[in-house]
Amino acid sequence: VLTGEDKKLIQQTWAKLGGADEEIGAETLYRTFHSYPTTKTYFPHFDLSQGSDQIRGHGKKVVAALGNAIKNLDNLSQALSELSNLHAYNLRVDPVNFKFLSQCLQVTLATRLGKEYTPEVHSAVDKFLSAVAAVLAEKYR
Ligand code: HNI
Repeated sequence: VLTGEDKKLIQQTWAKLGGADEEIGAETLYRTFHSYPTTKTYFPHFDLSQGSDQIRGHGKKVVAALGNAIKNLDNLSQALSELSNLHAYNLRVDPVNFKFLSQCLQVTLATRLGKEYTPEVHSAVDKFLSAVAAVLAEKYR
């Protein structure tokens, strides 16, 4: 469960990233495809080379969706409901993959924020991404 303090840290951390959605998303995806190559099977129609237009475009969408979720921390299920349908029914993404992407996003944030990515921020972001993954996977039940 996200505490009030977690929510504050998540919102402050996101504000620091200042609209670098595309860079952060592209780096996260590139790390995901490399560290967990099975994730690539969901993107046979993409050019997966580093910095490709498709990786950049898709990375931007994913990070923007997370930014929207951050504006709705008290209402994640509703905020992510359409994406949950999409990932469960249309894309059929195995939920384990959400953990892989979360992990790679955290590495990306840590490399950007350095010392500002404190253990408290790490913990809050980890809880947030777990909550997002739970919503994205809830329709599989
Ligand atoms: Ni995901 C499409 C958000 C995890 C595979 N995904 C999207 C879109 C958003 C999005 C936004 C674009 C929807 C649209 O165009 O209407 N994805 C998210 C978020 C997470 C996530 C917020 C987790 C934090 N997606 C994953 C994971 C995989 C995944 C872990 C598989 C490894 N997503 C896809 C695929 C598409 C997709 C595949 C369609 C891409 C395309 O454009 O063809």
